[in-house]
Amino acid sequence: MSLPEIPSLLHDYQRDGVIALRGLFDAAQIAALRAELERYMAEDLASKPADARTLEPDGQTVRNLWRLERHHPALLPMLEKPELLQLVAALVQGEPLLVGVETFNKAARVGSAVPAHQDNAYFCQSPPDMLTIWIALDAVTPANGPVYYVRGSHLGGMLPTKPSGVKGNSIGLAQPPTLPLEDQFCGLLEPGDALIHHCQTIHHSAPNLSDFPRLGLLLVYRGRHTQNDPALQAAYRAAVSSTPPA
Ligand SMILES: O=C(O)CCC(=O)C(=O)O
Repeated sequence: MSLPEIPSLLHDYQRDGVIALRGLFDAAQIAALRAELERYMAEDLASKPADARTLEPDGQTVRNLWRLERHHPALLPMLEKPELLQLVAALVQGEPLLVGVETFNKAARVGSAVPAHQDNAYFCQSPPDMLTIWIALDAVTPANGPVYYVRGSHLGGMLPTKPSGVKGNSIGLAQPPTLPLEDQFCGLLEPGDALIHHCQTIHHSAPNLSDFPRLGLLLVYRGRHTQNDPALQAAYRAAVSSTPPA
């Protein structure tokens, strides 16, 4: 990505609520990030608090790493990209604050589904100037559980939610989207590519039934000007208490 591309990326993001950035990280950077995440899971994770991860229903496989900005701050310099921050500033319409670094591991054969949701049901921010950068550490194919997005759904505000019962994604939409899958934006990526989605864009992913893992590393940013929304927070607290950790 180069700076002159920002206006057209902003245009597409405002229209669709999701954009793709090809080749954001090169092969050496991706290999280094993967190695560090693997080391963290093997050596450090066991000594971290329970809010550092969610396991798959098998009780062993890591489904998500959470709060890496707090539990593994040494990862942050590996993710710094000044031109990316300039893009994020335009997309969140203000000074970007990094508020979350996490993973959706989607391990081969084990990785579970993510129910349709809007991230702001978790983030609870107003105005909704908040986004997620989803960086592919593996190739994302139709077979290993790509993320699907309903283009333009960020423009419809927050929709009614219900607790999903899924550990790691406790809040789902009360009504899943009716748009056929083939009409949704499917995030097929090469390692090092990334997607950026708005916190109101409806998205979901299927279980990974393939033999290939699908590790995504996520950076969550908000504009400094956003504030907590008490109504969204009340719904979030209710869902967390029924399926901790959220
Ligand atoms: O990686 C996935 O399958 C889901 C990701 C997700 O829900 C998110 O980026 O908010």
